[in-house]
Amino acid sequence: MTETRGTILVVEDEPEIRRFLRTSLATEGYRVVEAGTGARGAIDAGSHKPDLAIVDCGLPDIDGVQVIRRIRAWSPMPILVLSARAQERSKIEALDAGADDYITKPINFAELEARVNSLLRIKKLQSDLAESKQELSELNDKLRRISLTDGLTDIDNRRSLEERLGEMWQHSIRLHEPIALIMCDIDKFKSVNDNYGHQAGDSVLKTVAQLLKGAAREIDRVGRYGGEEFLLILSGTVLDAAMTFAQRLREIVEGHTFSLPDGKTITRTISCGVAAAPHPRVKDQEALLRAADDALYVAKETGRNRVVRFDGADFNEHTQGKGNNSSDGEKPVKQAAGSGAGSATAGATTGSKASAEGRRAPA
Ligand code: GH3
Ligand code: MG
Ligand code: MG
Ligand code: MG
Repeated sequence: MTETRGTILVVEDEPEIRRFLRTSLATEGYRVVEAGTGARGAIDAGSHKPDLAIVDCGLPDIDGVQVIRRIRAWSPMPILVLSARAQERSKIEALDAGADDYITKPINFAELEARVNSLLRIKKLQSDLAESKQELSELNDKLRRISLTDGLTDIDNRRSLEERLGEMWQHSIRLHEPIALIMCDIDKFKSVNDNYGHQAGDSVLKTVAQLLKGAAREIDRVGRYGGEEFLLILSGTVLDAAMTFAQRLREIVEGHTFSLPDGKTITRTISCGVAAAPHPRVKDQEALLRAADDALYVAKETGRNRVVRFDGADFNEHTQGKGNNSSDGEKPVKQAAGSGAGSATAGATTGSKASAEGRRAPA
């Protein structure tokens, strides 16, 4: 026989009954493993990994109930108990110990086979269910990964960034650790699309994502916050360190030559806004995000390809009067016109009045 219907362990001390079960079950297509004692049966249940065990109640060494307990300690395999009519009590004990069904001697093989089949059917349903559950859970994990990843650049998306910022903010509050944000935006990115096509724009976005990700530490979060805007969340980082790091990012992008799909090469720059907590003006994670965003706006307004910190004197110069610090919840007032690209020294912290909305208006 090439295909078996499963392996059945028979734990039975009477050789006659064992032989009878072996022949009858083999005829029906089962592979049979025999054990003449309880101890042997418990060992065979482990080593042969049968699909089902038939266990006699009355065994010479350890009784059937003990064998069932030993198997149940580690395996959910179906167990069918054989009991003599007089052994009413052990039948109940066997079921209590974890047996699934019983059959009374003398054995009616048709009945035994029907019960074996029904137990194996249940086992199959259970394992199918477990498999589906596993598949569902894997699918869920995959969906979650997809829902948190940006399809174009393959880094965190905005939803993921916001989730992580929430967690990292809580963490920093709990442990009294600093946390910093760098909001980056590619300068004059629209012109890449306009001059070289959308595909070229896409390839620049992918490369910038890689450059930023490549420069960051393992514990930093780097994600695409919007169209051509990226956010870095740096845990355990103070403002000065975040400024230094943002300058490095700016230099890395400025120094990179982007190869476009059609073979042409271009260069690009980014502007960065940097904010950090703890800071008296930053009372929650939204305020921190706004502070970085407003600093980025000032970087744009004051010439692009530069890094601006949210609490610098220059930043404050660009926010008007009292209550105009973006991080306390109010929007800064936008000043008339922004300056052109490259008109200010890279890395300086100067600017005009900031508005997160205005930053997104065409320059
Ligand atoms: P600024 O220096 O002020 O940031 O100028 P900008 O041109 O970078 O900014 P603007 O907001 O005017 O234009 C952003 C452009 O980014 C417009 C939009 O079509 C493009 N963009 C946004 N998402 C994608 C994308 O996934 N792929 C491509 N190719 N372009 C995108
Ligand atoms: Mg017996
Ligand atoms: Mg831009
Ligand atoms: Mg933008």
